[in-house]
Parts: sequence; structure tokens; C-alpha cells
Amino acid sequence: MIRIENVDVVVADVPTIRPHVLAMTTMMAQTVVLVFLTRSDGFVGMGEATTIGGLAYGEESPESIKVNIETYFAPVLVAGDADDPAGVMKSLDRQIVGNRFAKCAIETALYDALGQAQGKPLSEYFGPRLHDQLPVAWTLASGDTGQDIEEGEAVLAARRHRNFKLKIGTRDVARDCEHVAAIARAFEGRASIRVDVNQHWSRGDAVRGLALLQDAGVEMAEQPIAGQDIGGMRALAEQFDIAIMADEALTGPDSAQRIADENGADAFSLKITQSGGLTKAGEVARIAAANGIDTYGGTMLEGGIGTAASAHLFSTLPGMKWGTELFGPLLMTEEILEQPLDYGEFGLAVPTGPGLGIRVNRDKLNRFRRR
Ligand code: MUC
Ligand code: MG
Repeated sequence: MIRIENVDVVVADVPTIRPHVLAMTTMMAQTVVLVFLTRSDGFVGMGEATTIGGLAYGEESPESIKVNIETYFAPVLVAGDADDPAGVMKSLDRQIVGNRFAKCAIETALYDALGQAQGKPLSEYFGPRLHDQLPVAWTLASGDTGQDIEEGEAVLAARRHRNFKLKIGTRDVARDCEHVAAIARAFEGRASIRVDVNQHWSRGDAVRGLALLQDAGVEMAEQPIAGQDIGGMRALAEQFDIAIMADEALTGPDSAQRIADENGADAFSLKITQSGGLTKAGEVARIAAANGIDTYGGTMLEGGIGTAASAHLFSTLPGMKWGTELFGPLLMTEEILEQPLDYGEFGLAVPTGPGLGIRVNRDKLNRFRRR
């Protein structure tokens, strides 16, 4: 049996190219959490458990992920069969409650290493690859309308992105919607405009705001109200033509099924971390498909490893109507991969090599890692 000999968790703070203003926090850097898992045959698999804003977004922090993996996951892992990721994940689920981000990183690392050992791209463990390139949206979130328009023009001219997601929820509803309308006017007919409120509106705010956004030509609104308010989300989806997307509401297959049963969203943002790993994110996608819910490839602004892992899974999913937002590495000043991910012609090329098909540049990582 091939054993798991060691698991190493590295926390690194990589500056962002500009302040990234979200409803719950302003990011000046992204704290990436990377897992390196060594098998007894020498293959090293990598995974990522990056979150946003410490504890501002989810209930796992970068620091808690590291401690929990080193303290509680490691003893389960050393007893596992490295050639059986599904079996290892079952053992982890039996012995460890929650910790979805940490579990995602471990599952990714197991499949990365297995793929390297068997000479297969990670995507092959999740279904045939249907897409070699995935459309990637860009988030305009400088906090300034003029700067956002300038930035949008630049990435459009570079033929990198033509779907823009605007982060709102910090200002009052009318001002936020004016900001969005100004950007929508600037890009009319050239780029699509979506918004993400990150749960910051009340039901009343959402009714006022979505009416304004609909008039401005916005096509999709992500998590306008609290994730647990499925009834409120259903009412908004019924009242407005603008697509209502669930993000924070989704914490894996059980929540996905509940939202589907209660007609609580037009679309799901699929995230491998929030779902608790690649397999569970695939289950969320299947629940969406079975219930006529559109899908979108979401991100927690991961660096190259989590982004590549997401791309592998998304490449196996049919009909992702809303494309993806796998732009995390582009928001950071430094790509910590040997060979940067290939963004071009409005999309991300899904890596083709064995496992994740990427390698980390250890020198670069060492420059940013926490001691
Ligand atoms: C979120 O809530 O979707 C994705 C893009 C971005 O700028 O923030 C995230 C998280
Ligand atoms: Mg979101």
C-alpha cells in the first residue's frame, strides 16, 4: 500500500495588485494556504485552502486550517491508502466535522499526487474533459467608479475578460446602484455586468436595489441577502428577471439540495472549498443540473493551485451558463507557479499535465511565506 508520509501546510501573504474592496473586508493581500502531501513512493501532491479576509467570509481562518490539518487530519492521513482518495476522504468525514476548506485542500493534494503517479490529469478522475478553456470574469472592486472603468477597459483591450463582476454592499443602496449603472453604461454592448452583494442587503434593500440594477442592465446578482434566507432568495428570484445566484448559501450538497427543493436560486456559484472538496462540488453541480439551476465556476480568490484544481473540475461540467471567475492569481502581484497559468483570449486554459499539471516555484513561495 502507498502511504501518506507527511503533510505540510504553508501560509503565505501575497500582496494584491490594488486594494480589493468587498462588502465584508478590504483586501491588501491574499493569504494563501497551501498543502503539500508526500506519499511513500515520493510523489508530492498539492492542494489549496485559501479563504478571504481571515474570518470575515467563512468560519475557517488560514491559521485554524493549518493547525487543524497538522493536529487532527495528519493522524487520519498517515493511516490511509494514498491510492484511494475517496476512502481517505470518507475516513476524514467520519472523524472530523466541518472544515470544508481544509478537506478540499487535502482531497486536491491526494488527486494531484495520484494523477502524477498514474500519469493522468486530475480532471480525468471527475469525468471526461469537456472544455479545454474556461471563460473567466474579472471583478471590478477598486472602490472607485472611474478607476473601475479604466481597469475594465484595460482588461477588455487585452482580450482577457468581458464579464465584469462588481462588488457592492458597503455604500447605501442608491449610491451602490449608481456606481453599477455608470459602469454598465460605459461597457454597454461590450461586456456583461454582474454584481455580488455578499449578503449585505436586507430583503427591503434587495427589492429596491434589484429594481435599479435591472433597469441598469445587470444580468445577475450574487447572494444579495443572507445565505440562510432561502425564502427571501426565492421571493427575489420570482420577482425579478435578473438571475439570483446563491454563493454563501452553498456549503456543499445538503445545502444545494435544500435550496433546489425550495426554489431558492436561479443559479449556483460552485466553489470547491465551500463545497468541501472536488467530489462534493461535483455533487453540487449535479444537483443544480437535475433541478434546472444554472451554474457558475466560483472562486475564493485562490492562487494558482486552487485555481488549477477548480479548472480541472469545471472542465468536466457541461453547460456552465455563467462561465467562471477563476481570476485569483491575476489579483496577486506574484504568481507562485513555475509556469504561470495561461490566461488569454477571454479564458483560462485548463492545464494538461499529470495531476494538477502545475509546479510551485519554491523560491517565490519562500519570499511570501509566514515564518
Ligand atoms: C465571492 O464572494 O464570490 C469572488 C470574486 C471576488 O472578488 O470575491 C470573491 C468571493
Ligand atoms: Mg460571491
